[in-house]
Amino acid sequence: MYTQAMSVGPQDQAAKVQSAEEAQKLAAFEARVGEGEFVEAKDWMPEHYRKTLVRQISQHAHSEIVGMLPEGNWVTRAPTLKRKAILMAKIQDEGGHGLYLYSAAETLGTSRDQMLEALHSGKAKYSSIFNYPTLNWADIGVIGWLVDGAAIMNQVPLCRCSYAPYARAMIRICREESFHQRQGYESLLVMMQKGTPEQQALVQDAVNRWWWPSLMMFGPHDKDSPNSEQSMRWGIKRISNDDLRQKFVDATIPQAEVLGVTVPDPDLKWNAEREHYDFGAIDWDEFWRVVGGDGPCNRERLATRVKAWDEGAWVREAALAHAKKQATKAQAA
Ligand code: BYC
Repeated sequence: MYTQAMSVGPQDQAAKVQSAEEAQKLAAFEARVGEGEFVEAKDWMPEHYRKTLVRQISQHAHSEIVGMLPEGNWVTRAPTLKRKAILMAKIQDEGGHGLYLYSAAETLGTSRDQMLEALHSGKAKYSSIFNYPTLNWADIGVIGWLVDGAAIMNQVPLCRCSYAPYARAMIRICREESFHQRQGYESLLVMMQKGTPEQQALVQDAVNRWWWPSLMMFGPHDKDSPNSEQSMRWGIKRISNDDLRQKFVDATIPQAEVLGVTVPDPDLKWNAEREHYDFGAIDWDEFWRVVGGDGPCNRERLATRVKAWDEGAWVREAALAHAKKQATKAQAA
């Protein structure tokens, strides 16, 4: 379960470079991306480049639409009309991000039906972070601050991804993620600065539960990341998993200090020599358990997605019937 059906190892790719002509094309392609040129959908690309992008972009799209679920649970329980309107706008943005990303992946020759089938059958991955529960209202603020904060850190470099349709989609997504991060941080500031001691305790509790899963969002250490080297060489990823995680910690700890919360890491301390924070070891067993389908909410998230898909069948049928009617009318005119 949860293996990525579309992934292809480097050895498979080597076997696919069969002819001298193809080797030449590959060298020209690598020179192009090495010089920082962008690749468009109709350009020649190595099969492994295409498959890596389909894997990453579809996982990213799935993360956006599954990411709507933990927050969706709180729409009816938002404390004020203002918070409810903000939360609904954020969740709708995430649905929109999923749509841009599915469209970007479709330019690589896969179909939305194939991608959704992989998600719903449990074959496809989505971000580990969305398999944790949202237990109290402060979790919604902390998701904005930490989860969207981590997402921006990871996604801003993707605006310069060598595959142009993905890079273009990421520009708008990052602008919206920035609003998501700010609204989360602002709602936590209100709870910490104007809230009761009980509300402040809710914020600290939420930070304690989301801190480590947020650091896991950046993926395994570089040395344990099978896809990084090739993806960096092809300009799909611009900054490594570990470097992004470090940037996130460095940017976030001063924000935690302003907020008046601590992170649950006794080993966290500023390293004046490195000019970075040192931080403790991530529980990779937990990470791989969650990625493998056995996190606190994996089953619930997948079941909710499948139910939403099944219950939306009539909408898809109605849209198709409408499109068919329009096409018949246009033909007759
Ligand atoms: N969770 O070789 P690696 C959002 C997998 S949306 C699950 O380093 P790569 C938001 C990885 O896929 C957040 N799986 O892989 C939405 C690979 O497995 P496969 C999502 C993970 O691709 C709504 C294996 O582990 N953001 O922020 O070079 C509301 C080895 O990893 C995870 C994106 O998708 C994980 N955390 O690097 C709020 C951004 N980490 O496929 C917020 C785009 C790793 O070989 N994606 N794996 O079977 C990326 O930047 C990269 O794909 C990653 C991983 C950095 C995530």
